[in-house]
Amino acid sequence: MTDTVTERADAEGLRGRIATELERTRARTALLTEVVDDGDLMRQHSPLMSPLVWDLAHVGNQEELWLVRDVGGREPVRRDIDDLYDAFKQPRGDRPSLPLLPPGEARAYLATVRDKVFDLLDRVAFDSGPLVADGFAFGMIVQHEQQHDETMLATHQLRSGPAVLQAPPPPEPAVRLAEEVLVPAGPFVMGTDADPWALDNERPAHRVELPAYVIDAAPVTNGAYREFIADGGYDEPRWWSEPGWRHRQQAGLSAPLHWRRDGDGWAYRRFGRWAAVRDDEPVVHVCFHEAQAYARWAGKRLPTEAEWEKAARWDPGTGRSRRYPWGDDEPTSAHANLGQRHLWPAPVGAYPAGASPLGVHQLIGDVWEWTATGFRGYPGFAAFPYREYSEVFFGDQYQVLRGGSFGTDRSACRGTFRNWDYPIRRQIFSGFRCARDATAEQAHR
Ligand code: AVJ
Ligand code: FE
Repeated sequence: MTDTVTERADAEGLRGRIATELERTRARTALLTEVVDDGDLMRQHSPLMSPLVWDLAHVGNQEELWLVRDVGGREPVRRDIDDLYDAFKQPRGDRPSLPLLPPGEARAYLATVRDKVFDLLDRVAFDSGPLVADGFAFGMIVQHEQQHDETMLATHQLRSGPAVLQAPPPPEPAVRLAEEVLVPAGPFVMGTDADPWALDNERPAHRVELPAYVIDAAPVTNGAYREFIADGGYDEPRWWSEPGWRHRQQAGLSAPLHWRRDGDGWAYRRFGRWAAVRDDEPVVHVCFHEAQAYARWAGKRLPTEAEWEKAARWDPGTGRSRRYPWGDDEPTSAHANLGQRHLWPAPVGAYPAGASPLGVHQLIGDVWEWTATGFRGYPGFAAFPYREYSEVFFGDQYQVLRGGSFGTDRSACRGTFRNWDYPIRRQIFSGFRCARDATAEQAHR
């Protein structure tokens, strides 16, 4: 084949993949917004969250702004609603009192925008600049919608009333894991230049040199976390940082969000159903301060973001950084608990096929993992295509989380993907694993 024929075939393949991703994502948005009635969609279920109908129209508005107007150069569909759905102009707490599009209008708006996007997708040339190279703008919009789908899933977890979401339980453990894994000293490549749909904060690729360290082979489980509670961990200021203890006092923290005492044990409310807390599942709905206090109590610490990523991507055989712990292949249901296929984290040992070469498990999926690192740009960071995705959040007020949760779609999760939130937040599907410095003896093995 000549180059142009190959290029044309590649462009057709890309068009097809984008169309599939757009439709797959919209099906999830539809599911999350069709299982409840209009009143429920308009209601604010928690001051931390938007009404679901705000997320819905916001997803359409971002798609309109970036694809219809920017990439497509078309006339606005609804310029009049831009401010309503601008997350920076409308704090979450105010969103329920805005004159939001009612659910029927919001759905019609999304459908109109989507029609225009499919029309555009038929004609777009993927070589007319960095915004569309490799379909980036479409990938960004797919990821944006998937991120809001996860946010809507967190809203579902906060809503009261009978259960409306359904999913089979995650797989059972298939292997027994080591407690911890030693990662030898040395450099690795953090971040990426090559991943076409990686977002600005994942770039550029850069070399990071790390001393030897030890990282937990799996996220901290409910069973381990229960021991911290039973040992009085919530009442012992020495395990907590100063701001952590202040928050623990003010907020009256005593267990993960959505837990309650149940006889001698604990129960956990997930999407409207109470279930006994299962000891071998990763703990979820803890804030950064709780994670840090647990780690100190356990004689460990949280991994830095670089330590997390080296454990997730570094291939000791080649020295290369992979896309995922298991290699470069897209995640399947055998690799990781992603994409709302299940409604809670899988027990430790349930995903042997997703382990890293060194034997670190469940880095991708199950629970977002708090790291010890504040959210910053990598050396050479350049905002693209807008400062408001990442750059305006850089600084010490946000903590980085890695790896994605059971509610994260595979398009919005990879070894380089960075999430961030305030250290007090725990309505997200957040857990953690611990790390520690290697002993001198381990470091010289
Ligand atoms: C990457 C999850 C922190 O949802 O607040 C959504 C992603 N940015 N719309 C968020 C995002 C703009 C963001 N997080
Ligand atoms: Fe958004």
